[in-house]
Amino acid sequence: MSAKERFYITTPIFYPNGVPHIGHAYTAIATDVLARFARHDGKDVLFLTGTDEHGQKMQQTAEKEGIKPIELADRNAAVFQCMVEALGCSNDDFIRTTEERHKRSVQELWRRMEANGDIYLGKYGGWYSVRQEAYFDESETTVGEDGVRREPLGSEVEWVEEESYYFRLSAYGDRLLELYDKNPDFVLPAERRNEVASFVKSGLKDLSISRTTFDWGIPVPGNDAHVMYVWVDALTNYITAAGFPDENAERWAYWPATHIIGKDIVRFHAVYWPAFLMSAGVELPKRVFAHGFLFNKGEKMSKSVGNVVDPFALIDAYGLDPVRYFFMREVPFGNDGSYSHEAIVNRINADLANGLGNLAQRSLSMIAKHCDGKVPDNSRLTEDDRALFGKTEGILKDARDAMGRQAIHRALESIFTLVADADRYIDAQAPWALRKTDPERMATVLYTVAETVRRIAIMVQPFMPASGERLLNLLAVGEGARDFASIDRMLVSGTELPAPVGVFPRYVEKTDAA
Ligand code: ME8
Repeated sequence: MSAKERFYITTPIFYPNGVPHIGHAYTAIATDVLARFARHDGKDVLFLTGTDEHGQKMQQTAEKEGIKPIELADRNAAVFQCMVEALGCSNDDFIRTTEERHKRSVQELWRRMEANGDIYLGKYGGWYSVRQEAYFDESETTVGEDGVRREPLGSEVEWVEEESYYFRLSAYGDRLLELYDKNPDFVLPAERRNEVASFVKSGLKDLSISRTTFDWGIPVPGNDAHVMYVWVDALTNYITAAGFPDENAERWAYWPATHIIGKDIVRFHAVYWPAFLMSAGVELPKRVFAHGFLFNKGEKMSKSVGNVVDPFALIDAYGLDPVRYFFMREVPFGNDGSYSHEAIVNRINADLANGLGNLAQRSLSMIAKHCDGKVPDNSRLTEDDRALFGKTEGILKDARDAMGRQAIHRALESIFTLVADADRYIDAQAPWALRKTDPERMATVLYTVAETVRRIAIMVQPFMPASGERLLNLLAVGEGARDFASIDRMLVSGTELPAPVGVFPRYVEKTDAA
């Protein structure tokens, strides 16, 4: 068995009642970047994503299409699977809540909460939104001029009354507040933690956790007339995939997880979920990190690339790594952000093509031309040269700290300072001039730049896996020397390099001049 530190990270599981959009892609990319970073950093990672397939919304959408809910789930879960693949996600598992392993797990969680005295049968009446899969207080709803009652986000609500099982959430307020207090990083960013804490402080009501008005869900143990509320079912996916209830399962060693979610579902993850787990006597998640929402700004985008809220179209238009880079760099993780064609093109051309791409291309093509296509000699490194390498340690440390608090944009920012430093170095050293005056020094300078590119390439792999790999191939870096622990290994002088090719092409505007 390995003695590596384990790291378990999850995305929200997606509703397959429609096809994926850019918000789904965003959450999946960010989680993948965090998972890959941890792997490169020597951790033993379990990365989970999947689909949330039960609930009234699924049943109603299927009915409208004249198909069974499972047919709808099968069809769209496959599209979500294609999406995570197209995004280059390195997930170890893809869970579907209609799987048998999940039913077993959710029913066991229910039994444990029940055995702990936290579940009772009552009657529920409330304003229910099918779209949000949630009940609303009358005070939260408004009746429009059309006579239709709606919840704050605008979807229609209807009065629903049913026999329902309740979870004694009201008993967990103090324990939840203590959790946020003792473990201030349980919910991040801090703004979200404060929101959650004030929600809990305002007083928790018991939660209705079963339904009798439809049947597309996991049956309540011992009472088939009820199916479980879809959020009890959905949240449990995170422990199902870790083997629950088999706590001897190999995977159980990965629990607890870091949950990456959108800010729309913080309450479910930071209030209900820990309360369920406390009740069932299961260890709580390590962290709930809520990212912001993305907005599509600027009409030009749709004109130039068609339906860009479709992640597949976005990848087709710009390429996968540039898309991953853009979203991770442009939007401070945790904040809302917007994207536009101009902003994406600007990042591609300025940071990737002119920045890292150009740095690699100009040094490697000079090596190909003037150093026999081999890693140049490094026996005469100066203080200036070593100073550049010396920055790596601090940058890797900064990136690691940033990723530890899910500040993905900060990590990238930090790594890219090395590109700027290397650019300044190469301009100051001017190897093209040294070629005539001091070819030995030129070789050392080119060595230094190539070595810096190696270091950057190692660190960008989690963000842009294919490009990182291509850069490392161009530097003839062996497969076993690409993790962060290899950052200080130096390129070996005399190693034959493949012919250089560009890794980050410029984005050239497609003209519809025809
Ligand atoms: O909420 N910008 O599923 P879902 C950024 N099944 N992220 C966005 C976004 C946007 N415009 N729109 C959606 C569910 N997201 C539940 C989750 S977990 C146990 C159950 C992201 O398919 C955001 O992370 O409606 C959201 O939480 C996630 O997509 C899933 O949305």
